[in-house]
Amino acid sequence: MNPGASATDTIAAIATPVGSGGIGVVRISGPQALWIARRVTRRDRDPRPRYAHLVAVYDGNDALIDQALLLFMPGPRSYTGENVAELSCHGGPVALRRVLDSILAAGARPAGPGEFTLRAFLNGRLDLAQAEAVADLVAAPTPAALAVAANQLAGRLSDAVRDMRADCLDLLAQMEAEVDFDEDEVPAMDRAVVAATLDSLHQRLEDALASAGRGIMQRHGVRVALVGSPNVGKSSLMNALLSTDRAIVTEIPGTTRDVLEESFDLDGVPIVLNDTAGLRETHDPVETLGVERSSRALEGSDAAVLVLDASRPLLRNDETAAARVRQAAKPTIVALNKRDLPHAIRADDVRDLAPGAPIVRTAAIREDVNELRQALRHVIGLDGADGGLALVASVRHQEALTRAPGRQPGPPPGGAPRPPGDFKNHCVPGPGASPRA
Ligand SMILES: Nc1nc2c(ncn2[C@@H]2O[C@H](COP(=O)(O)OP(=O)(O)OP(=O)(O)O)[C@@H](O)[C@H]2O)c(=O)[nH]1
Ligand SMILES: [Mg+2]
Repeated sequence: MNPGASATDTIAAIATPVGSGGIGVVRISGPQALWIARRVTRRDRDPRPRYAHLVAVYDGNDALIDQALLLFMPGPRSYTGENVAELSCHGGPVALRRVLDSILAAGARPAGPGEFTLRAFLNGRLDLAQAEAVADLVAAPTPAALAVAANQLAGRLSDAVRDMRADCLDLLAQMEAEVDFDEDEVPAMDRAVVAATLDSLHQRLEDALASAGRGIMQRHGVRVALVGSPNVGKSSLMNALLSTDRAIVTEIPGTTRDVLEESFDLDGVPIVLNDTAGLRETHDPVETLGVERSSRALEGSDAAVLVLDASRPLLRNDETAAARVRQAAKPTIVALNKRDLPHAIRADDVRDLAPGAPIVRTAAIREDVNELRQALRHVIGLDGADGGLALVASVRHQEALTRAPGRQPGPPPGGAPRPPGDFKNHCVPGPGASPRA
């Protein structure tokens, strides 16, 4: 379907989550929305647009299903750009299902996932960035991710891109006019003004892209695997970072068998922690499966924390765990845990286990994990990031901005490319261009 084309069928769906609630909304959109809403409510008059009407809802056999508020929003000034009717019913799953069945029996078809938003996009009510923001807003894992999605929905990214495009078109129009007409017809552009506009465009593009790393992390979260040999305190560290007793902790090596997953908010970025089974050679079939899962969690993570027990000398299992971490080649932190006990190893003893990785001291029992939090900020690139609201929060947008014509990888020396002194001498005739007399 082309943008702007209007759908001929009418769709309906329960718009609120599954389960019981005070209110549940059934939404109808399409050319038959008004007729169907009147049909299931047995109204003999059109509802007044954008007013709430108390109505009764019936099934096809005239049996009363529920009392509801009917809200009618005529297109094109509605969410989808089509006629939209919403019935705010009592939020029981059975009542809502029966109201929807009655609407479907009256001629609507079930909406597919995201189809209301798709119609809003196709009818020009939302651009693509805004349509994507709807899903992000609903799924936002942290308040920071919510703020980014809300701004994108309000058109902040679209406006920024539109402004940059308008400036480009403006420059292009002036340059073409200068090429096409004589100097006495069109005065030459001030080269300093052109340079300043290019500089500003370049800077705005770079600023937008600079926010992308943080925005993408806020949207998708960062997966961090806690790995190490058994009994070093991985589960204890997970609990300390989460400030809960999520993972079982005992003094028995091999306590954690499966991968545990839980998130916490680090400066607006959801950190998805994976506590894993201790890595060691084992003949226990259950533990073997756990060790395999640990390796998979490490492979699927964005960063790893190699946990070591600093109260005892390094063991072969520590070397094995470190080798796996090196092989996974993730940004890594080495945590020398149990710092509250007398030290048996120093930072220098473990540098070669994960070359270049920051080494921090932790003590899970005292919830002494601030250094670890700080190291996490560092390895995922949060510590240098601007704390402001990210403009770009999706890989697609990041790639599109990176492809923006003329953008250099990294700032070019001396800012944006300089405009030539004379556009005419730098022109390459486009296809179909006729040589000017
Ligand atoms: N003194 C001290 N003890 C700790 C610390 N962290 C963990 N422990 C103890 O070390 C033991 C093992 O802790 P866990 O968190 O279960 O270790 P793990 O690495 O998850 O062990 P597995 O699941 O068996 O691989 C427990 O008795 C903890 O109380 C710490 O920082 N200091
Ligand atoms: Mg454990």
